[in-house]
Amino acid sequence: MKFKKNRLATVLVSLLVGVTASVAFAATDPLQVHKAEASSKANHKNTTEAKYESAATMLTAKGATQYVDTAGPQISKKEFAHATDIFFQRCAGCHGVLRKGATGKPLTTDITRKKGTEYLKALITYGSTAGMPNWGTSGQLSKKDIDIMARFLQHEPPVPPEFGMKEMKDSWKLIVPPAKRPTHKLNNYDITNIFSVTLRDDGKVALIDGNTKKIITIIKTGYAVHITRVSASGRYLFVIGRDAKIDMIDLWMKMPAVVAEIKVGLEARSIETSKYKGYEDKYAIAGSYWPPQYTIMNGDTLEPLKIVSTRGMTVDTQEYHPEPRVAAIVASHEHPEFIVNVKETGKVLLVDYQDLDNLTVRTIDAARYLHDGGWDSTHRYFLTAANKSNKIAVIDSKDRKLTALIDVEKIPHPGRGANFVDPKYGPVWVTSGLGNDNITLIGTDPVNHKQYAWKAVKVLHGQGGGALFVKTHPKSHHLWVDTPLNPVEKISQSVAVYDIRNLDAGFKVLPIAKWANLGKGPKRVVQPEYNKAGDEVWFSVWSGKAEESAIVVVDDKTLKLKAVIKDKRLITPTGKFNVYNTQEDVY
Ligand code: DHE
Repeated sequence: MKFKKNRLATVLVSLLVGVTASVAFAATDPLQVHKAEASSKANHKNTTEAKYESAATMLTAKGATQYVDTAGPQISKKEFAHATDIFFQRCAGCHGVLRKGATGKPLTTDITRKKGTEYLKALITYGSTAGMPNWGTSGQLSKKDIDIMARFLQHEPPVPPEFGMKEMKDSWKLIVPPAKRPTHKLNNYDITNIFSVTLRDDGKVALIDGNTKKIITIIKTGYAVHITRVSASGRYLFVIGRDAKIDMIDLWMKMPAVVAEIKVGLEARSIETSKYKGYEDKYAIAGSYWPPQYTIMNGDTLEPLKIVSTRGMTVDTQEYHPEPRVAAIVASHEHPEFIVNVKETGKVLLVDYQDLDNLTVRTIDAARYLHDGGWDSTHRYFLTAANKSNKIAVIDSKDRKLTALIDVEKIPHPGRGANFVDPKYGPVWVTSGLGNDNITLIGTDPVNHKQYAWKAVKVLHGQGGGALFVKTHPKSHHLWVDTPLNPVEKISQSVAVYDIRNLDAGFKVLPIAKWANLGKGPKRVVQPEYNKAGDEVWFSVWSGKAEESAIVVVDDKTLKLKAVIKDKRLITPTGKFNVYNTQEDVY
């Protein structure tokens, strides 16, 4: 299908086009939807998150069950399968695969049949201020497709297949068994300062030598690769793609390469490895979006050992949710546990990996929808964004309980966050926001700064909304805030930097994309990442698959350009993961 070929373009187009209709689901007259469109062009500031979430899933109609029933309007089998593909790739990210609703509204048949075909057609064509993209007027869906979609939505949702032990074992490849791997490092790289760079739309990672800034190798991984995490020893990289494929890379080989691979589902985002004393490199865990489950694997072979479903009741309304996706996962340093965010139910699971046959899971009620997060500077407290509730949940990994639910401004998106010591508030952890320019500081020291602990103590104002990642380093006095999803080019192509010794002085703007000196393209500046020494910050300048992208390295002390890494193989670079900082949770 045409749109499969250029996912980035699709996402970016939908990020850039204004959402043009002002009517949410309440209005039922399609004409009203149409009329309201004109008057609401400016009122779409807070739709960035929905656009961001609506990235294509990896699911297809193949293997999905199909329920065409007589209660819905007429639709042929061919149309149904076509609509299923469109829905999985364009709509499921927001509305959920089973249409129970996530960032987007629920689209279950009790709702859609009442709305009817004409209403649904208008909504899909013009979008809404609630975040629904204008698929028709932006030219991304044809009139014919919109008509099919409007009828499709009035039938029961197709269900993609499950993915259990058999499917995992079938996909598992132990390319180099542990006994055949090097017994010591065979290369001369300083592996602690290697960066694993996500080449998002090329399904690869680039390993770049942080010292020489040269590409060591490019490794084929899962489709639309998402993140890299590092084993406790720092020897292995674990890379996960949106298609739930995991690649395990051995950095001790003469030329680092994949030693094991597996698929843990059809759609996934998170991977982590055991870090508790005595369990270093023993286990890996991956969370899937579809099927909703997490899988514990052998840490040096990726052999799947245990699969656990996350289906269950939501934290607040206590209703059954059939599709609670697994978001961020961190490895506890206090207990032999993984800390697992379950998005749609709003629960944090403490998964004790000491006895996989008698698995103990402690469930902490937090808030919906849990997404990303990271440690405070002591690595005791895990702070994580509940982005639909506009809260940061604080999990005490030592006492194994919820410490606080902190209200923050709209749609927190911290990445792993940033830790520094504020002259007044003491140790703080920082999150930026998707929905506005707020950068929120949260006090994290309940011992020496008790009055500020677990409170939003200060809010800075950055360049604008659409911020995804903040970053600092214990050796730096700078706080970096990107804004890759801001609709204003000048903002999405630059980065804001604060001096943490004097936050009230405001921020400087560095024109990172301009420094990269590239041709045409969106050139979004995304995800600051420090080198091991903490004296350089690396940024991706992210353009489309057919356009040139780059990595820009800034001297953290002088804030001057230090290097631009360009190479035709650097296709759509986004996340960058410095081995040492990722291994040691330094941020
Ligand atoms: Fe991510 C982390 C999910 C879109 C770049 N992303 C995460 C995590 C989750 C997640 C759950 C935390 C993993 C962990 O810590 O274990 N991301 C999602 C989505 O569901 C979403 C919104 C839409 C989608 O369909 O994927 C999404 N993410 C994006 C992007 O469009 C980004 C900007 C570019 C890209 O490469 O796809 C992007 N996500 C990242 C990065 C991290 C990440 C760079 C790791 C940040 C870090 O510092 O740890």
